[in-house]
Amino acid sequence: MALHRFRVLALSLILRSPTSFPSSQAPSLFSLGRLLCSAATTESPVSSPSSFAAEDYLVSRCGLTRAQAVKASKRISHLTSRSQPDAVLAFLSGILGVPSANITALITLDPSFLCSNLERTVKPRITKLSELGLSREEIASLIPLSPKSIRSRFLGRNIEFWLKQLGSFDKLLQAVRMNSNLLTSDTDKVIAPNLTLLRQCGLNVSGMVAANIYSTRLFTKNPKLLQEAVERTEELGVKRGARMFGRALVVISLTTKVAATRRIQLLRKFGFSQDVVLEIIRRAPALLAMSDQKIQGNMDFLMKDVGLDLSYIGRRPTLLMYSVEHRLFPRHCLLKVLREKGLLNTKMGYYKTVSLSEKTFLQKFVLAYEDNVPGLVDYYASKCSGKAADKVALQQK
Ligand SMILES: *[C@@H]1O[C@H](CO)[C@@H](O)[C@H](O)[C@H]1NC(C)=O
Ligand SMILES: *[C@@H]1O[C@H](CO)[C@@H](O)[C@H](O)[C@H]1NC(C)=O
Ligand SMILES: CC(=O)N[C@H]1CO[C@H](CO)[C@@H](O)[C@@H]1O
Repeated sequence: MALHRFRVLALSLILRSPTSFPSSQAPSLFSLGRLLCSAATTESPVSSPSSFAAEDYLVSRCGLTRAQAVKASKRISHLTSRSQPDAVLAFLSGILGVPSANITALITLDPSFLCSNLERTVKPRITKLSELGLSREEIASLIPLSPKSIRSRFLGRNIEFWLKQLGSFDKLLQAVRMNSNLLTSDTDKVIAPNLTLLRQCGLNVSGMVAANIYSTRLFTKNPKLLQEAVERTEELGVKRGARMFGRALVVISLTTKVAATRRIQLLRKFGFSQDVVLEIIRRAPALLAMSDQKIQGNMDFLMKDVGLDLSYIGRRPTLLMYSVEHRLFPRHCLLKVLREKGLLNTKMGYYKTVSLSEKTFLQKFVLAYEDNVPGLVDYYASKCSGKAADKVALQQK
């Protein structure tokens, strides 16, 4: 606690100390959004508008590439002098201690940050964060991940909210890395209702942060659309509280109803019954988001090349998700060689051989036979490098 108070005090002293920054920003009558870019309006009208070369500035001072600068310069083209962006950069590096590479990333993501109003916007919001107990280092790591959050009136409130929901700053940082809108969406109108709904579905909000990169998008989704996605998930027979509910919901929230229906029809076309299709989706919801071409390619390979039947695949739907090029085909070739030489001595089923990790497969089926079949490692490596033409050659053998 004492440490926390010290941090708050230290940072607020820094923030309040007379700055060495040119305070060129005169008070403006415009709205907050305008205020952030007020420097342009406060310049003397006689000064030449071309005295600030935005593109060069972005390259030489912010570390952007020329191509990035061309794009970014449009967002700051109204600036007529470097005093405001200089002050912003000095604040980021001098006061917050953001490393220059991270400043470059921040400006690339959000060039308008250079037009932020330090006194009216940036400093008060940073002060609020330090009052919430965030250290300077924590603030310095958080802001570059969500630069626009500094312009959001929700920033302080949202951070307080998420610290409470997620339990730690590290978890918050991880979540913001995946969805920067967590700091800018309205907690009352959007996030809180969504979290309530997700919890009613049996999901663990804190656990979802680590689950996959799309999960956190559910938190800031338009609540009506989230509600719809939940309903569609249930319509597919995935029950609230089921182990796969969260994953299915994420996929469905990213897939239009039309696309999902088409995927289902495609699976039906292969000959799976409606019940089997629903079971497939319950167990491998990600299939709904895969392209028709991908699913078709896997089905063709598994049935024609490997010779599996429909019901075998239906009971192991993840087979449809593996990469043919990088996993199914190379392993198939390798096992075929061993089988033809009468060396394959395993009771392992097909599914097991493809679901093994690459490391285990390599040890068990490649390295273990290298003595018996010289060149086997190279052979496998060449198949893994994924040349489509090899497939044809193999079938002609
Ligand atoms: C700077 O960015 C790198 C890469 O994203 C990150 O690992 C590092 O933690 C950042 N440093 C700070 C102080 O935020
Ligand atoms: C939710 O997930 C977090 C992190 O994965 C875990 O620590 C916590 O115990 C879980 N809570 C419940 C109620 O399952
Ligand atoms: C369960 C729940 O709270 N759902 C809410 C999600 O957000 C929308 C919009 O606020 C509400 O209408 C839902 O009730």
